[in-house]
Amino acid sequence: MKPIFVLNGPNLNMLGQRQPEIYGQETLADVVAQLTALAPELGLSVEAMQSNHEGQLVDWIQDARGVAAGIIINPGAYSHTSVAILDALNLFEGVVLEVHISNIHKREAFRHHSFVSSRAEGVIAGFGTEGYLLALRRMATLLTR
Ligand code: DHK
Repeated sequence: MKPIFVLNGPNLNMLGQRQPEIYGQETLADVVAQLTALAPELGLSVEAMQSNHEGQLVDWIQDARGVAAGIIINPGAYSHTSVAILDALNLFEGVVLEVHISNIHKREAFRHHSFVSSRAEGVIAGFGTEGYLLALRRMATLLTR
């Protein structure tokens, strides 16, 4: 099975330190460790990457073509602004799932719209960092159908 790319956008490298009342206490390394432990149980493997730069995320999405079975992406603030990330995801032939740690619909109006959602098979928001694990489980379901 091809790997699942888990892509995280800007400021998600600061998980654990960043507004813990919104984003929780776990670090991104904690989340990646949990995903890496869960993946074999689901018959999957994960490759996790994080960048604060939009173009780097676009490059990784392009790299996923023909290589990854699916992408789990939390684009961070680029969710709300980036047509470039949407366009790159539209070039990708595999499954796309979108994760937001916080419930973006309960927050400021500018967070309510995500460009990525029109491409994503599913969106998880407001489940904390557990959302990544739920997304990986869903990815396994979708890929074994
Ligand atoms: C993460 C961010 O960095 C914000 O810019 C988004 C998202 C919400 C999250 O909940 O994971 O608005």
